[in-house]
Amino acid sequence: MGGEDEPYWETASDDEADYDGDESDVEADEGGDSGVDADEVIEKIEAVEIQGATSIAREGVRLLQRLDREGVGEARVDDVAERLKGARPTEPFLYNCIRVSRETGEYEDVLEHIEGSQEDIVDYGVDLVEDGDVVYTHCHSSSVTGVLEEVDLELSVRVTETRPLYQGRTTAEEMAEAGVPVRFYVDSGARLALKDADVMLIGADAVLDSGKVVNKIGSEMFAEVADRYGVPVYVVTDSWKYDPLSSFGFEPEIERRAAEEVWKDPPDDVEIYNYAFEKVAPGKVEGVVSELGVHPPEEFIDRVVEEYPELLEAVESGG
Ligand code: RUB
Repeated sequence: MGGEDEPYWETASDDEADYDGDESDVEADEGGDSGVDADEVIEKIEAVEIQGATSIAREGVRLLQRLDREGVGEARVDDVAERLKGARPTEPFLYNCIRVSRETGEYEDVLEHIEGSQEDIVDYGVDLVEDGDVVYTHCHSSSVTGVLEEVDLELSVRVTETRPLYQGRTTAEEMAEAGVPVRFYVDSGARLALKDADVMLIGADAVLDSGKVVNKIGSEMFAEVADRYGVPVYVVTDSWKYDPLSSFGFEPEIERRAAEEVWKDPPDDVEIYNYAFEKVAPGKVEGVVSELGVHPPEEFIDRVVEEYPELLEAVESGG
């Protein structure tokens, strides 16, 4: 793990993960599959070194694309796809991207969807903040920081640290690098951070058919605090985080991570509940900001299904 002042993972940067179709990039990788180290990518996703739903989906698709280009065979690509899906169990963005790219073989289209959406999300997201606003956020969402970095106004940001893995530090670092004034709070300081904030922006790992939003543990509690103080909550997300299985009545598994992340050496008989995420009720969310625009949660689901029928079709076809 890293030192006190540095997060002990790095979000995979666009540079290092960039694959432009040049075969020499594939050969430069080390490890199995004659060049592509699938284990390394999967381990980094499991360990939250590749962090946040968008980075996880992007790196997952790039891995499968590289394997496919290497000609390792369908069975091997399918095997890695299944292992990727198991790496973080609450990530429909990753599953949707895998299902669609495996169904169509068009990895590049899926990657273009991810990048294009991020640009549109920023365009819609910047309209949610006004000059002088105090913006509260939790954890690290590249969709949220993408918006905050592009806002051409005087803003200040407040972020909670996000125990046990401290992803809030990444947000604070990115804001500081972008020259945005930022205050950093322990998680139990969220009420102080929120009570005179103008808007709360969070990311999403999943949006369910019911309109519930799944995001980092703490999100529902902080949305309740925001509600109490009249602070509107917006969820900033690619629409492919819609979980099509939830339309068939399946509730997603909420990832429960290792106890050691919370307490290395607890006394016997202490049971540690280290849930990575929780569900935020749709009534607490003013709007979902996606590449499709800004919609209330339930309306957002209708728009996604209308716009991307392939997400449901890929599930129906057993992908
Ligand atoms: C990260 C998290 C983020 C969402 C959205 O959790 O909850 O808010 O994944 O991120 P973890 P993005 O650190 O456990 O992966 O907007 O980058 O997709």
